Amino acid sequence: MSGERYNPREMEPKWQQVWADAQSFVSSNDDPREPYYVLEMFPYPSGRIHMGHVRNYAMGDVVARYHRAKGKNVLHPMGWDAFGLPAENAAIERGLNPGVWTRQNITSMKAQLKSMGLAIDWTREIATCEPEYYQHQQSMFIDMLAAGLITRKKSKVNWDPVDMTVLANEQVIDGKGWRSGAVVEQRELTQWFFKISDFAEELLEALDGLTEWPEKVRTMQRNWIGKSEGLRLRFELVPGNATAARSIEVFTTRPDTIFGASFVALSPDHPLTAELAANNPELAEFVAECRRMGTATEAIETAEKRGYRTALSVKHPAVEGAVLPVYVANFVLMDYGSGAIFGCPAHDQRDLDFARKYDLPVLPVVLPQGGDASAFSVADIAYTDAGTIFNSGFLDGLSIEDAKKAATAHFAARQIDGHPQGEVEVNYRLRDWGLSRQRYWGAPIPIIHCEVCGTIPVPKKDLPVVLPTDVTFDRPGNALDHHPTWKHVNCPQCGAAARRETDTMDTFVDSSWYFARFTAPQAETPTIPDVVNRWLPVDQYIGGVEHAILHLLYSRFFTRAMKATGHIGLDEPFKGLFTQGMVTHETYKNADGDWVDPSELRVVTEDGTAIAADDVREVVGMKRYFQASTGQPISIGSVEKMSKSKKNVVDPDEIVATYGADTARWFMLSDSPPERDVQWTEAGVEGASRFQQRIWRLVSETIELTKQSLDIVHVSDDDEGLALRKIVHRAVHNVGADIEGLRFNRAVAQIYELTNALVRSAGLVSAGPAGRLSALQQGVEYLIQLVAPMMPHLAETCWEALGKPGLVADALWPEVDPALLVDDSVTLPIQVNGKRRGEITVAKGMPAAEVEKLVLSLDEIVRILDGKAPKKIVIVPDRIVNVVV
Ligand code: ANZ
Ligand code: ZN
Repeated sequence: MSGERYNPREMEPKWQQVWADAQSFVSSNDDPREPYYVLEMFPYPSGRIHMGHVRNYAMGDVVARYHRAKGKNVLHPMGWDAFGLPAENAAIERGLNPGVWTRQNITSMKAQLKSMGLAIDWTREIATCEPEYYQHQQSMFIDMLAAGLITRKKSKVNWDPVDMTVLANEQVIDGKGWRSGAVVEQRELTQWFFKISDFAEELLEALDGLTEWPEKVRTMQRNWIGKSEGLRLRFELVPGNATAARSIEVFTTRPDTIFGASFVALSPDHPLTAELAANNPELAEFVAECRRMGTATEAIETAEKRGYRTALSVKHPAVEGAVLPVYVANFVLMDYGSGAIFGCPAHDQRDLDFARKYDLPVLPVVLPQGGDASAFSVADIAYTDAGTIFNSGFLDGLSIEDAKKAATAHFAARQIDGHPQGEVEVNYRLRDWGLSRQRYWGAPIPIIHCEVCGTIPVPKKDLPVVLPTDVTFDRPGNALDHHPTWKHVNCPQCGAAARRETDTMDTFVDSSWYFARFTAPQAETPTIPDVVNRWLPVDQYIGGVEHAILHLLYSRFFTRAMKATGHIGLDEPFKGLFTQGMVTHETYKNADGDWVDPSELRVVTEDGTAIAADDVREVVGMKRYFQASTGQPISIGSVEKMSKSKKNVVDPDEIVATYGADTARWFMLSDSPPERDVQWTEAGVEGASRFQQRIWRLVSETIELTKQSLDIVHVSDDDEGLALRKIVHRAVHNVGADIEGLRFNRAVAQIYELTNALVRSAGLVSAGPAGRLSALQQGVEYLIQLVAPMMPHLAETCWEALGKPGLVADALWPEVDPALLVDDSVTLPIQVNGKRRGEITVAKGMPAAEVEKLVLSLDEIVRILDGKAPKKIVIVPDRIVNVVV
């Protein structure tokens, strides 16, 4: 066997079958060992896995296999985030039922994942599109509704007129639908909402406890929740205004700038605006224009600031006798604060743009450190930094913070209309989570609308509300709504003819609790509290940073809502979170600027000789690139995230077929820190593949050496053997620590080093005493165990060849002998006349005389001494060497 190459194509399916037959990765809820739950964000069944999945699952798999080896009861499940728009689009484009399309995709992706050799408990597989899953979501919806965690209200939504659906703000890009590209409109719809905003403070505060989350993600969540502490301030309307209202309330976080106020602005959706627009067509037209802008924050922030001057004026709250004009402005949102603001152009950019456009005063009231009060002015850039308040009456001379306090106290003590003029107020950017989608392919919302009784939850005994399969997609809009019979039901309360809710749930609901369902995927209730509380929180959650905000925030909310309804006993679902980087690849373009597939690339040297793809990097000098089919020259573009549109995708199936899954896994883990992007290169994969063969040769050689020396009984190590054992134990220790710290690339580097050391010592074995062989045998065995989480098929093959019993997948992680970790060498700095000139590594405790001899033989010191003897050498053992010349 020793001369044979390792053949992954043959061995990988073999071991996958062995693991499956042995149920190696099935975890029991009754296992008494310490539980460990590792989870990768479950995939959307688009049809094919991509390299990003390979990277994500390879990481999770290393963690899962490592913790199994550490003797824990590991839960490592997999499922499918199976509802969502693409299935409906496939239905429209290809005439396939969304369910059929989705389940086909699941079948093929599952086969792909299996070919990766992942240590997954497939008995727990769930797909969110199956009634066995979503019936529990419907039942929890009913519980949450009863518990006051869900509400129904009118709200303005982004409406995509082509896809005929409501879009989340994130799905509106530059005012257009993310998929259809149609200009988004605004509509008012009655929708279901999770009252996540009631949890804003709690979700914010609990972030501090998530110490195993990336700081970046916690910051993104903090910003998304967006807590603002400020003042609700009343501006009294000047008498004689054409309205019954007496005052306008604004929300401000900068009451310190009140003396710089030059206008008040209402949201186009403010009730007072509506009142005024009722008999002012010009204003009504302005409001209509604003509505066409969409609700997306981005659209509002980037749009030109525009306003409409109403006939109203208000009294300046701090300057006796002064009045301010009242506008309706397109950048004031109704659903934040009070839907009205005061503008201070000198210190807020939006207000400044607005003031310049409408010729309003710009009065600075914050003077930068060291600024000249008589000369300071603001031109096109608002001054938003620290400074001292000036031009501001009783606030003059205060810092911003002190002025905020003073202004707050001042307005709190005054009354308007029987109310305090100012009241402290905290606002959050976080909005309630609208869960209604006007779509077929989602979990039906279990509600029945009765004209007599109102909105009635479907009785639990009637769950699940199952999606009908006989639907058509021949017209735009919600296929569920078009179904001839599905929505017609009798009211569960009065029996009269009633109508089912035809909206379905946002797919973010599906993914907000799947991690809990995995703990008891066949249970007749959504969870089994004892079981879910034992497994959760997920010890290590791994996924893309694109889910840093919504998915994680919704899951954190949903867990709390499940707790409030008795389905779970904890608040935070994910203890450790890791966000991995993307997989990138070079891009290629032809002369027309079209993207070119890498397989189309032909490379030649300057003199026209063709270069094989594998050798491209080794060939030095000028190279030219051509497109095979057209002969056109090709230019190498930037390195980008793999995407179909840029044609720089590498298909995992092809890689597995050519090199095997282990090679792909190894490369994905080895090349970059896991949180950074990794660039897929042919050379890198080749390197990984060569390393696999190298390990296999080392194992074969060790087996040969063992055969040759069967008659030698074990004797103790010589220095060489002991040194090797130290290297091996250090590597076991370090690889374990690196996997625990998710530093996979460093674990890989350790394994490379260990392999080098073992290959070197294999060469020395035959020449030395038997202790060396035994150290080598143990080292190789341990190496295989270290490799096993990353290249599990290769490891099983080696394990079997070495004659080890059982599966390496079941073997316990090698015990590190602490005595072998003690480093018995020290590095001493060498100073010459007080200046550091080098260092020397010696055995710990080496006597000064011996150190001196070594120091004096160093090239650098010989050069400095230039033939002369040193005046003095002072050696502090194990610390430092001082040479005086
Ligand atoms: C006066 C002022 C002066 C403001 C100044 C800022 C700077 P955050 O921190 O995000 O909470 N604002 C209040 N309600 C608004 C609404 N519904 N739509 C648009 N803008 C609104 O922002 C609070 C600030 O945003 C408030 O403080 C208010 O403008 C504005 F030099 O009041 B400020
Ligand atoms: Zn009824």
